[in-house]
Amino acid sequence: ERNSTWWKEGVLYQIYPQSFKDTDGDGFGDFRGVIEKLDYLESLGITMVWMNPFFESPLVDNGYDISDYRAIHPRYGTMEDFQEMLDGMKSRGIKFVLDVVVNHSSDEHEWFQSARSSRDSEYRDYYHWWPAEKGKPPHRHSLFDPEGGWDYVEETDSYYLHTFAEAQPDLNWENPKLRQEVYDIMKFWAEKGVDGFRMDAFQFASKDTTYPEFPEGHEKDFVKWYGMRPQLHEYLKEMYKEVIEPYNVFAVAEGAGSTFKDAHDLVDADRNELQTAYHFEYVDMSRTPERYELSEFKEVFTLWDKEFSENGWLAIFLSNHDNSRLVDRFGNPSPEFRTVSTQMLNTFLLSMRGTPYTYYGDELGMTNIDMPTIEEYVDIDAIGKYKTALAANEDVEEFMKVLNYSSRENSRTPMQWNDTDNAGFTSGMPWKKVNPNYKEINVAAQENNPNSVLNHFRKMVKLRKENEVLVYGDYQIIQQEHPEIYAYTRTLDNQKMLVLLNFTDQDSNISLPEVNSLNNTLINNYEALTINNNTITLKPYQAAIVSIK
Ligand code: TEU
Repeated sequence: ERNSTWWKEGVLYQIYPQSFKDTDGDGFGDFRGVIEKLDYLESLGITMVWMNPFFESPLVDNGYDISDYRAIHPRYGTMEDFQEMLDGMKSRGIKFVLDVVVNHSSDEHEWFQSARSSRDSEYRDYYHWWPAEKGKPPHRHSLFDPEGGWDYVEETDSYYLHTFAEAQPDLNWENPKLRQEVYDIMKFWAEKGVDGFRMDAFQFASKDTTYPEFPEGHEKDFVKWYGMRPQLHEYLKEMYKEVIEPYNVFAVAEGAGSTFKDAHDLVDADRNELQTAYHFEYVDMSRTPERYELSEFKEVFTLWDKEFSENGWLAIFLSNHDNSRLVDRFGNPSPEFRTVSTQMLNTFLLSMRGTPYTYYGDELGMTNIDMPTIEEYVDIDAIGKYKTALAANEDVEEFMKVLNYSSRENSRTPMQWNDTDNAGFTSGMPWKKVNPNYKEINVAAQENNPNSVLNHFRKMVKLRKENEVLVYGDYQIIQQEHPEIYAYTRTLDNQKMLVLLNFTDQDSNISLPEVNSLNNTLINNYEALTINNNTITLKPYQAAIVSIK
């Protein structure tokens, strides 16, 4: 949909604040650290930053459990630091996207503290309750808690609902007062100058308040059973009127429902709900060390692109704080191929139609960290899964193999700035172990190497920003059945580009009629592009974009 706006044309960079840069030596990244690195952010060419939660929180789920939505957790700094960071971004043309975690709050939020203590509390209906006199609530699956989604509270002899951890009670969106509270929180941050909102776990916000039993065997289509209730759309329209439109901001949903129609209903312009969303279909594809299929990868991206070529707009990501590292999942992390394969994946991400989201460190090719034993894990998700596996008598060795590959801890290690102690992240004891490969993979080492992942990323961002065709152009896949190469064109008016990506560690050939009309090579992660007659030979993980006459 070519209805131009900055959030479609930009490139977003995700910062996990506790892992980016520490300036006070407490081992946690902070706002002053981001301020120190503003020039670095600008040098990347990115135009938006989404920062994970930094609010007051008991930190049961690394800040996705908020106890005060208007206060900053002291480890990140003060409101003044926040404002200085925001202003610093603005003056460099970088917009700021706030993480809004309102499917649930922390159990330490004053609303919940009051609600749990009395059935007459004015905040009681801010949450979901099942009074014990009705017996036990029907079983409900929880994403983090192996014991299920209801927990008993003695003071008021009732159960409360939590889709995630026990310490993350779900907020009751059916209550108009609660919704107003949320809009007020969003306005508070919009007044400070925030440009966009990322709605966390938003598909689950609205519920069937009869809380029906989860049909067995449906753990995989969780969203379909628990999420995307029809009234969600009313609430989003209300949010649009209250916040999005008057403040001229945008909102992106984590998750896009379970059908294309769900996704369109969330983001199409004429809906006046959200502006964009990202779905998980390809990310869900590589949750185990078993290699994903390129054919499936191509199919998923091609289908979603086609579906959104006329109406609606999506964001694209290949990694984030909930997934293991980009190069480990979709590329090749071996020392021989990690540079070229990360460059290939960044070429892909930045040449597709949707707004690209790059996770910090992926502009360097940061990799997974090896954590073979459960004792090293702190993430509530990992620990919950481990308990579930034990309870189900799963093969623990096999389970640990999968966890080591796929856990969220992999992508939360400190940013690798240089080869000094702790990768230049902190002068203290880092909250999470630095990946030992920081001596080779770090910003300083890549800064002056024109062929580094970092400089390739900058070039690719620049190419996208200078060529509308990479943003709005039609996408056409070529030889979809090719088992090794992903090739496609992007076309806008009379501009056309050919994207060639070798997804394997071998040379691979592709024969194309377009070979005769190739113009300039605009970006290439190798010296040359080998062409013989009609055949192009791509080196291992070679990625090139060529303009076509
Ligand atoms: O994630 C929501 C979500 O759907 C998760 O189940 C995600 O798939 C999971 O983390 C994968 O292991 C959001 C946040 O991105 C996540 O970090 C939070 O833990 C979660 O919400 C609860 O707020």
